[in-house]
Amino acid sequence: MKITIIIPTYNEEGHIESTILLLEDMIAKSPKYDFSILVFDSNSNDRTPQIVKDLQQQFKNITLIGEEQKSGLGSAYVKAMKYVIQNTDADIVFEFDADGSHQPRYIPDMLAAIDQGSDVVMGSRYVKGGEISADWAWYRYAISALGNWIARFFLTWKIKDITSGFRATKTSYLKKVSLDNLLSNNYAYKIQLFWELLQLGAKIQEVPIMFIDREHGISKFPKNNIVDSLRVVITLRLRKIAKFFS
Ligand SMILES: Nc1nc2c(ncn2[C@@H]2O[C@H](COP(=O)(O)OP(=O)(O)OP(=O)(O)O)[C@@H](O)[C@H]2O)c(=O)[nH]1
Ligand SMILES: [Mg+2]
Repeated sequence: MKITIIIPTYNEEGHIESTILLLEDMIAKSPKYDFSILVFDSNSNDRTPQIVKDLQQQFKNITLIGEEQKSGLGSAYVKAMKYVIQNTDADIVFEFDADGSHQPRYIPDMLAAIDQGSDVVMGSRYVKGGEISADWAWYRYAISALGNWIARFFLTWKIKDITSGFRATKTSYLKKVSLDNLLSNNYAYKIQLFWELLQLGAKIQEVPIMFIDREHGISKFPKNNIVDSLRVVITLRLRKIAKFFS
């Protein structure tokens, strides 16, 4: 099975090296799978691209691509997914943040769930066994928990952590999603992608993870994220209602 781990980066010089080294360590211990790492950089103005280039000398499974102008987290992930679909024969893609919040040690558990028949596996903070490190600022926790509750209220109670950013998806399902027409270029793309996959009948499973707060760098969490996410979940629900009556 071929797996591409997508890492979007914007000014992650404080994390990118340790993130990639931890991933390579996990990869070395998982010979059953054929892993590659795709870093998608939005023209960072720190040393992030140079650090990745240096690591490419040591590890041959790293590709670095990017864009001239920062276009948002969702847009970066979608551009990277389209690259994977068009240029590789990967069976699975992972969405994996650069900032240390997602831990590579959960990847084998998530792949085991795929082996057992799931099409999409979400690293979940809110299922039994999942957790968030205690140092996450209370307001970030409150925003995350409330945002997740609202998304579940409008979309489905079946999944506990709809807004998780740590996810493995079969490319056979990703190819069926209209990636060019997502409603948001930012965080809310996660909610819509989840929803589109659910509508396609994908088997979605949650695997418990511990989410760790970033240690370095500045959050790129946009101020308008809450309004943008609300717009997306309401639009998706209204579309579903309209489809029911048409
Ligand atoms: N390529 C690219 N990567 C981005 C962009 N925005 C965010 N990222 C990356 O996406 C990942 C998640 O962004 P974060 O800023 O950590 O967002 P978050 O996890 O919600 O917020 P904090 O961890 O609290 O900062 C990180 O690896 C970022 O570097 C972007 O516009 N382009
Ligand atoms: Mg983060």
